[in-house]
Amino acid sequence: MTIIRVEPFILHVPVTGSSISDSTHTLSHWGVVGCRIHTDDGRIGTGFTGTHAHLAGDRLVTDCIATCYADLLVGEDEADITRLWQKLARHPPVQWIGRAGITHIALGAVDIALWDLKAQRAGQPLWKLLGGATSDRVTAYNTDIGWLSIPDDELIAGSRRVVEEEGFRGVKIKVGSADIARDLKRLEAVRRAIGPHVTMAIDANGRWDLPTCLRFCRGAEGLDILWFEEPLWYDDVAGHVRLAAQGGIPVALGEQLYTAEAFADFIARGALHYVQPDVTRLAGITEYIRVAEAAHAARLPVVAHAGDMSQVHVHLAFWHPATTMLEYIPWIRTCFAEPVTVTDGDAIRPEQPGAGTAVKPEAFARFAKSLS
Ligand code: 0YR
Ligand code: MG
Repeated sequence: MTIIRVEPFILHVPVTGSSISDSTHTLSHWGVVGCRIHTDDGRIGTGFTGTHAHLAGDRLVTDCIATCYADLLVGEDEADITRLWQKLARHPPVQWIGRAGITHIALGAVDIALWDLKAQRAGQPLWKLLGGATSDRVTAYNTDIGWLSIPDDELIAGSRRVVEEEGFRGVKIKVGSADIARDLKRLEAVRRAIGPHVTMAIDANGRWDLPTCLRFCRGAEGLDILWFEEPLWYDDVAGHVRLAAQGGIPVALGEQLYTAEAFADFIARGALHYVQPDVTRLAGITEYIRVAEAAHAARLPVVAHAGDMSQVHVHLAFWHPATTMLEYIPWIRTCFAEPVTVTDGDAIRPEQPGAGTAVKPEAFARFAKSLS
């Protein structure tokens, strides 16, 4: 079928509580920013990226879709995803101003919308279209109880609650404070609250330098930390190589990497243990597959960033055999007809055709922002 229209959109959806912080960001809303692709037989594919709901920044993404990509898509066959991805990614004047960043994120949203169309057209959930599921459950871990902005007593109570009452077998706690003693004290308290058998990952969101990380790792001995996520500046391959070798805690990263080539460098140099691609920062499902395959070839586990928030990661998790867990942050689930659901600590497999990205009309009515 033929693409007849590309319709960008911006939604700003509130986070849990009035705002949250990690070591680097404070936000009150999550941005769902992307496009709907309409075909001549009336079908709609939806794709989006995730942002920190900064309207001016979000409009750069929707402007890119509207002014750089839409004309390249209209009149094309929606089914030709590989060719269209190449056409957009290698359009010389757009490639000149960005092989990463805004143009790449915008391409991701387009690519996801095309895959959503393809899966709808096949009458299959995306995981089935890609080759079928490896299981019917994927272990979820809870990030939403662990923000750096959450006071100590609430952090401890929240960790205990999601383990004892909601069945989570994994949590992730934010670190990256100015004082590493504060973070260590919080982690010790959480470990006591959740017991020895629940996995506890930590995430510094790129805040620390190598000496601070090495000191932190010495202090964290005995806490049985599953992984140390984004310990250092996102692009610092050499620093991660040294921390991975010397820190004693497995290293995880990937949510800030834009390309398959960036992942290839980290993987080849032994700079990470857990590979965390984000389909909405990579240029969509097309590029995510390249990263997951590279990780699998190196026998490294894949744990997609912000697992449920893209909706798509749950499909990719059920399909790709390198996946071991899925992150859980439930902020935007009210936007979707088939939101990712976690029961007894497991993400449940979606069964409706498509990529799960279709946004409900009520969500547009409540959360949409003007494009100009
Ligand atoms: C808030 N997950 C993350 C959020 C989160 C970030 O800044 O975007 O903390 O996505 O690091 O692993
Ligand atoms: Mg993270």
